[in-house]
Order: sequence, then C-alpha cells, then structure tokens
Amino acid sequence: MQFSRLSRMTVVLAAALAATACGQKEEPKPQTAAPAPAPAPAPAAKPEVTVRLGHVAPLTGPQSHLGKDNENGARMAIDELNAAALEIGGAKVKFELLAEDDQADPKQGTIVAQKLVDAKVNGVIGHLNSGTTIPASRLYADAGIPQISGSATNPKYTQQGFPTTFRVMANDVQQGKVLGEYAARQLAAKSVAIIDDRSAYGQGLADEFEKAVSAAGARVVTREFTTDKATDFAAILTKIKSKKPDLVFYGGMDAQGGPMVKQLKTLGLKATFLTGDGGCTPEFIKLGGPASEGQYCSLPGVPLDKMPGGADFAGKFTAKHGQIQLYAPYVYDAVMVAADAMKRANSTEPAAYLPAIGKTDYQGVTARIRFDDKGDLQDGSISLYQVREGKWVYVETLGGNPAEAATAAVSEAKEAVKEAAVATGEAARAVGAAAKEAASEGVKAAAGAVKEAAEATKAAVEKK
Ligand code: ABU
Repeated sequence: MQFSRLSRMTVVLAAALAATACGQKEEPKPQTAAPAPAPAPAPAAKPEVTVRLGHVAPLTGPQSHLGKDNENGARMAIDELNAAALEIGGAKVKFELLAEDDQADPKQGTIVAQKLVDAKVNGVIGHLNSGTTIPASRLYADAGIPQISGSATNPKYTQQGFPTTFRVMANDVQQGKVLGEYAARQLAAKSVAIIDDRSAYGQGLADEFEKAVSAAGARVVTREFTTDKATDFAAILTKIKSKKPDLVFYGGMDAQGGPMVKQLKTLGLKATFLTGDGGCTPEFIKLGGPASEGQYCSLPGVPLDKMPGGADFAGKFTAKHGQIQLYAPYVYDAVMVAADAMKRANSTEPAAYLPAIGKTDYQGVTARIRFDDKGDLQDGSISLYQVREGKWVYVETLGGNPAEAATAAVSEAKEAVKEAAVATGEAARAVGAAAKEAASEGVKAAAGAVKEAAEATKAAVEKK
C-alpha cells in the first residue's frame, strides 16, 4: 500500500510533535561549562547586479536575416560573459540583452531608442543601419548612454560631437575610397554607373565611391537611385545599359543588390558589379544566382578566418546559430568592448565606464579595437571579395593597419605554401610514377634489343 502525500505529511508531523513533547519532559542538565560562543555570522553574500544592454536591428522586413545575425552575435557574447561569472565593483554581474526591432526605419529607430532610454539600459549595441543609428544616437547621448555599433558605417554617426558614439568597423569614408580606387585601378574601369538606395548608408557610400573613382581617373556616366524596399530595377538598368559602363557600383544592401545583379545580367549588361559591405553576404549570392559569379564586394576588416580568434568564433557561432550572414562577429566584439570598459572602470554605471570605452585597446575577433577621438575605429582596413564558384572568396586587404594587413598576408602566404607543398607532393608522385613506367618501358626495350642482337648474332654465325 502506498501512503498518500497527506498521510506522509501526517506521519512526519506526528513524529515532530512527539520529539517536541519528549523534549519538554527532559530535566534541564546542570551547567558544567561556560556556554559555547555564538557561531560566527555567515559571510554576507556578494551583491549581484544585472547589466542590461539594449540591442537594436531590423528583425522584420527585407533585412531581418541581418538583424537576427547581429542579435545572435550579441547573445553569444552575453552568454560567454555570464559563463565567465564576472565581478565588477565588488558585485557579481549578470548581463541581459534587451532586443528591439527598428525595422531599418529611422522613425521606428527613435521610438525603440526612447524605450531603451526609459528602461535605463547600461549601454546600447547597435543599431544595425546608419539610417536608424544616427537619429537614435541623439537620444542615447542626451541620456548619457554609451552606444557601440557593430555595423553602422556612415561617417556622420561619430561626427556629431556626442561623447557616447562608437563603432567597431571602418567607416564609409575609408570604405568608399578603397572601393573607388579599386574599381579604377585593379578592375581597370574607365566608365562607371552608380546606384544607391537613398539610405544614409547607401547614399553616403555611393558619394564617397564617386569622389574616389573620379579622382582615380574613371568617368561617372550616370548616377541613379532606388529604395531599400525595391525589387524591380529594370528602368534604371535599362538607362544604364545605354551608357555602356565598364562597372556598376551599388550602395545598398543585399536584399536589393542580389536581385539587381540578376536583372543586370538578364538585360545583357556586360559591366562588372561592385558593392559595399551591405551586399557582402551569402544572401546576395542566393538572390543573385549565377549572375553573382565574378562580382565583387568589400567588407571592413580582414577576413574572419585570418583573424586570431576568427576560426574559433566561426566554429562556435555556426554550431549554435548556423551560417554567419555578415556582422555577427563585429556585434560580438561590440558587446565585449562594452564589458571590457566596465571591467577597467570597475563599474557598470554608464557615466563611470563611458570614459573607459574611449581608452579601449581590445583584441577582438574582427580587429584590434582602439578608437580615435570621435569614436571611430583606428586603422580600419577594408577587404575585397569576389564570387567564385558560388562563394565569396577573399581577394585582398587594402588600407588600414599595416600590421593587420600583414597578418592577413602572412596567413595568405602560409596557405599558398601549404597548397604548393600539396601540389609538389602530387607532382613528385606523378614524376615517380612516370619514371617507373619509363624505366619499365626502357627495360622492356633493352630486353628486346638484346634478344634482337642475339638473334642477329645467331643468324650471322649460321651464315658463316
Ligand atoms: N554598413 C552597411 C550597413 C549598415 C549601415 O547602414 O551602415
């Protein structure tokens, strides 16, 4: 028979009462010694503090794949920080992410920024788009909340004089210059057509590209624009086709860049297609299909697999979240930079750790992160990629920190040596096999010759 939960409780209660009753009957024992000293009070538990970081990106709409990628990068950093059980200012710290969706819309950007200000977050990571990051930055600045973007590249973000704005990737003055010079010099474009999506990022990058490509000697045959929601580019591409440019540059994101390159090829344009970081994604190739083959993009920094922590990050991220789209490692670094500043300041209070962000010298996954007096990344480099056999393949790194470029070049050289060693081994094996075959043929021929000579000798002897 099984006791019910009530019966078990009754038995336990009865036993407890019996023990108490027995205790009441017990005579007090004479005191033979001084009472034992009171036990030392238990050490006070360490206080705990929750650090709330806001994160903002488009989680709906055409850029939601990029927004989720950013958020996953931030969450990975938060999980690692919590696993490390940090103590800051004598308190155990627990990090929390408050993720908001700004739909890549400037108005929505300020609405969610105000929400985060009202929630008194300790810092903000984001936003993803320059178009939302710039207007939101005023609200964070007014509230004294540090803001670190892992992806907004329009120069204006850090040029407004706010002490709270930082970014962990090269800006579009640097990127546009590299792209313009690359188009005119390495890609030998004599004439270029430029399209942008009229967003703060797309238009800003296209402006910088135009300046640099013109300065490098190429002619801009037309400047066209679309929007970051458009899907049909037939009208502008038809106009561009009539100008016969060597190259088409697009300032905008992959959601437009992919279909644009597809329509460009369908219309029979021969021009090379070049775009910035917003199009440097697997999604661009998926949307562009075979038309993306041979096209180019740029991305601030060196390739992930050439950074000291890149391969490790990629392994951990892909195991947890699948393919990296674009900015996840930069956003991961942005969270780590905030935590690093809190540690150095020994405080999680925005006013106390903000000055420490400016003094950052942090080896991140994406770069050695140090800021200039505006909050821009110092020595930001730019890497070029080309679609080959359906994948973005690293071409070269330009600008930025010579040490980083050298690291990338050394890595590249190491890979080339490895490939050469494999090729040499294969060649040696091939030579060995050929030599063996030739030797065996030679032995056969020699044996034949000996046989023939013997027969000839025999015939000569018989003739005599
Ligand atoms: N860096 C390109 C995409 C984000 C932006 O709007 O700046």
